[in-house]
Amino acid sequence: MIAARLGRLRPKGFGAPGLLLLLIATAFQSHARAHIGSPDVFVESHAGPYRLFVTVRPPLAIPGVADVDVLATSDDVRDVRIVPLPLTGPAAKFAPVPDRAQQSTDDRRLFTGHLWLMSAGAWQVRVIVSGDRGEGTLSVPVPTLPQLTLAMTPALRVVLFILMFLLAAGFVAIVSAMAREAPLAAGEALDSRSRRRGRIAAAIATVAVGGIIYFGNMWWSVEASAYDRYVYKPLTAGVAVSPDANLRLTLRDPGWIGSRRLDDLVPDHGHPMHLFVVSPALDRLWHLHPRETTTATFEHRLPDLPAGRYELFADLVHATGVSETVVATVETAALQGGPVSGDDSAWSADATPDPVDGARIVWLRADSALVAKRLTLFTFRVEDANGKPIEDLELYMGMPGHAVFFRRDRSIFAHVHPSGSAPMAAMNIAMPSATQHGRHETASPSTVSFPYGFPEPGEYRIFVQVKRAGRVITGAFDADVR
Ligand SMILES: [Cu+2]
Repeated sequence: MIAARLGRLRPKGFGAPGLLLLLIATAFQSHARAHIGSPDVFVESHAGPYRLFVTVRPPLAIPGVADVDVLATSDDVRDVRIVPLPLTGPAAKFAPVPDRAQQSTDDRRLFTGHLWLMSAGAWQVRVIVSGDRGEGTLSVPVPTLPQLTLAMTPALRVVLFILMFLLAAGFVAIVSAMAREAPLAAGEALDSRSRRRGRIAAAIATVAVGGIIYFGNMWWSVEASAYDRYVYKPLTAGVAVSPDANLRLTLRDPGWIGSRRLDDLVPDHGHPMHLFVVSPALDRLWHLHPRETTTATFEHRLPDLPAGRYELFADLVHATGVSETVVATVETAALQGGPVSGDDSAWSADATPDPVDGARIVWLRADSALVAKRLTLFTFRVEDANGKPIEDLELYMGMPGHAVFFRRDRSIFAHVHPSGSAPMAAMNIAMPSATQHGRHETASPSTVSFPYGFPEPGEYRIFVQVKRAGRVITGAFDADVR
């Protein structure tokens, strides 16, 4: 997995230069993608009457093969077919013939399949389920962001080089032998003239072979560098914080595929940007919603912030359905911003449980150890100060809850909802007629659950946010993943 890479120091600021003495805001540019280091898509939703958990693992290089797991929650699913198609455009309307997913022999509710994804950008995997209760369809948005150029293994390099050498030497030997001996009659001995003819032919053949190899290598390099441009290059952000606590994020496109634009950002559960600000120790968290003041420029008045270094993770969704997370770092003096308001929320390690009435979130953790790359349902219960389940949870930005998974080193970040890790805005593009994305089925009204799988082993911190009585409650949970 590619670690979030902090780029070069880029001091920025706005306001009078004198004010900058009061505060130095520096921004590091960084590397990002849809979530960070967590490309797999987990979705819990319905295909007609069937409730499904769908996992799509997109390939690292495109074109490439995506692995698809469909787990039904009932035993009456007989057949699952899957097909990839672009998320938008005319090709999204005409699906090719779907492939049949293989039913697992160990677990009859699990179906797996493999699909070719042919280009970078916004795709969807359509899942067609049939069973005792009829047929149903579910579309899962899958952004394909080529992460790398696949390199040749050293062993393959050696083998191919030897084969190339043998082929070239063989060609030269054959041409030389032809020139030397073909004109001779049967039984005639070689003379110095025919030997010279052979040597001249060998020299010409060597030059020709050398030329073919040289131009072939050139052609290969051009192809490889063309693909390099195709490898995903995340948006970067310039960050500036003014002394009156105004945060300004300026997005920049380092150039990637032509269909990525900066003027096509769409709201995802009501906001064009979901910004998570954390301290490096993950003992402070702010979930903020900057507004887009001009194209690709976002501003927000920060809440009170102690001096220090903070990391910013900003979730965006394009009209194409591709989602990206932009990462930046800011170092600031203490800020007097004011209280959080609206959909914003703040959490600090020394302020749990809820300061008003003692409500808190409890992780209903299974006994089994957490394992990387496995779909896991993370279920949390909200309790009052006496440990009694709280049943009057409200929707927080249209969602029963929001969860953010951070690896402790912040190289992995994922923003997940009860419906999964695909952004709501992309789900709505994939299934415009479906209205049940916010709906989820849990054991009781006091619980909220999130389907997700850790991409890598490591130490993680999970933040869970729910809303009740107009207030956001945040819980933080540590997870050790093998
Ligand atoms: Cu959310």
